[in-house]
Parts: sequence; structure tokens; C-alpha cells
Amino acid sequence: PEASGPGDATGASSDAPPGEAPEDAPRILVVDDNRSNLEILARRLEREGYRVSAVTSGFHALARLGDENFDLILLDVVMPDMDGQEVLDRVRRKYGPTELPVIMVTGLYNSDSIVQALNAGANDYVTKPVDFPVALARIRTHLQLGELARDLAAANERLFRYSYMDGLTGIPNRRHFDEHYSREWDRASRESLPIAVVLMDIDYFKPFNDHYGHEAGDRVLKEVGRALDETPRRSSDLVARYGGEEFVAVLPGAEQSDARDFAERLRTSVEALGLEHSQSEAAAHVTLSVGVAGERPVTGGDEADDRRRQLLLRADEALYEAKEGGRNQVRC
Ligand code: GH3
Ligand code: MG
Ligand code: MG
Ligand code: MG
Repeated sequence: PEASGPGDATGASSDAPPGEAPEDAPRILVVDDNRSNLEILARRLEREGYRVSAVTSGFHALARLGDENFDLILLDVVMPDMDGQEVLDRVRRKYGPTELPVIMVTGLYNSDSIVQALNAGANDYVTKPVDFPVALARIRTHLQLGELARDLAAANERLFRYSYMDGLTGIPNRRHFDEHYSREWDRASRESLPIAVVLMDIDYFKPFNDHYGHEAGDRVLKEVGRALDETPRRSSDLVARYGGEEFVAVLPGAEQSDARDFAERLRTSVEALGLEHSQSEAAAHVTLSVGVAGERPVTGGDEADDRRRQLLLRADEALYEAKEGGRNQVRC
């Protein structure tokens, strides 16, 4: 008999205890109706450092999958009651092939069941009697692929987040605004709700850059962006950098008067930063001019594109009036 190790603790139980593998070791679910096959395989895998759960039926396998997370399944094809093929079908309804790889354990000469399993979403197969080094090599390959897929998904998610974020200020960018505005416009027209937009532009920013330097200008943009972003608003409202020293907000469901109040709070937030600006003719510190426009959309689809743009143009006209009127103010 072999020296006792963590794997020897499986005994006659159909569920092998987790053994001594570290918390972060890959978790493998082994399914085989033949108890001695199962235990030999489970024990050897545990010795390789995996966290192994061993079950003797498809039903137990599905129950385990409902309770715990696994990184890979080693699945016997021929089992009474529920065969490996059916377990595989059910697994694939819930998990993609890189999310949870499945290696089928098939009869050596049963090419039909191999083809069927691979077509049904098995990642790979090993034949009985199991050649352990081969099984191990395949397990490692699929665990690595799974890890790669997870890394890719995480990187993808990060890139996706960045693609909607302004690189300088960290607040939503123009793309984020465009998509949000378009979506909220359509919703407002479906639900007969008003919508408003707010355009903001930093006053005398060119003279600021000329006097204090471009880097100081960048710091101002960051602080202004943060002040605007931190101004309390409803969750459906979005504040974004529109480009250059211009910012924009969209307020779904807001009447023009609500939007005006919000715009006034945005203007005040920036004024309250008290960022020195000796070159401004409007104040001794950095200020914003703000234009507001609102309407009740009645169009979706193609026509909506035009109407959406027109609302922004109206906000831009109001912004122009705020500039003409002496800056550091809100106009509707
Ligand atoms: P007004 O009060 O009429 O808005 O005057 P203004 O000087 O702010 O207007 P103008 O459009 O002439 O100037 C905008 C300036 O914003 C010019 C440009 O150098 C500066 N700017 C745009 N984007 C950035 C940026 O990312 N960083 C810095 N530092 N400056 C920027
Ligand atoms: Mg079997
Ligand atoms: Mg400008
Ligand atoms: Mg400006």
C-alpha cells in the first residue's frame, strides 16, 4: 500500500474531501459511476495539487455545480440514469466552453460518442482505461486556455471601460455622452418624458493657458471635471467631457426649469473651486458659462438624430448668450 497522503482520505465516500490543496488551486469535478475508477483518478489528481470533488452520477454532478465553482470537469460518458452527454448538454446551457472546460472520458473504440461529445461542446476527451499522464497533460492545457480566456475577458472589460472614459479627467467621454443621450432620447420619446441638455464652456481658457501654461490648464480641466462629476445628480443624469474645455450634461426626465437649477449648481461647483485666473475678465478665478435647452421628444429612429442635434444646438445658442451676457452664468 502507498504512503498515506491527502488523496487517501477519499475512502468509500462518493464525494472526495477537498484534500490539502491550496485555496487557489484549480478545482476539478470528476464524474464516474464506477467508484474505483473514480477514486483512483481523484486521488492521483489530488496528488498533482488540484482540489478535487468526485461524484458518482450526473445528478450529483449537477448538484455540485450548483453549489460550487469548478475550473474543469472530467466527465464519464457511459453512466446509468443520466449519461455524460446529458450532463454536458446541461453544463453548456449555463457555461461556455472557456468558462468551464469539459473533458469527456469515453470508451477507446467508441468514435461515435467522441464525435458526438465534441460536437455537443466537450473541449476534449480521454479514453478508457485512462492513461493518467495523457489525461493530466490535457487537463493542464484546458486549464491554461481557461485562464487565458479569463485574462482576455478581464482585459477586454478594462478596454471597454476606458473607451468610454476621458483620458485626462477620468469622467465619461464624448462617446459615452453620445450613446447615453441617444438611448435616453429614445426612452423619453417612448415614455413621453422631457429631456434636457446642458453645455458648459470654461471662460477665458485660452488666456489661462497662455499665462499659466498648458500643464496648469490640464490641472484645471481635471479639477473642473471632478467638480462637475461630484455635483449631486440623479443616476440617469450624465456629465461628460464634450471636448477641449467644454463639458456636457444630459438630464432625462428633467423639465427645462429643473435643468436650469442643476446647471446653476454645476456653475456654482466650479466657481467654488476658487482656482486663480488672473487673465479672466469675468472673475478672479476659473468660471463656466452654461447653456441649457430642453424638450419633449416625440420622434425615435432616423428623424430623432436630427431633433437630438437640434436640442444640442439650442443649448449651444444659449451658451453663446451666456458668453455674450458677460460669462460665468447660465442661460436657457
Ligand atoms: P471663452 O471665454 O469665449 O470660452 O474663451 P476661451 O479662451 O475659453 O475660448 P477658446 O475656444 O478660444 O479657447 C479654448 C482653449 O482651450 C484653447 C485651447 O488651448 C484650450 N484647450 C482645449 N483643450 C485643452 C486641453 O486638453 N488642455 C489644455 N491645457 N487646454 C485645452
Ligand atoms: Mg461509466
Ligand atoms: Mg470653447
Ligand atoms: Mg472657453
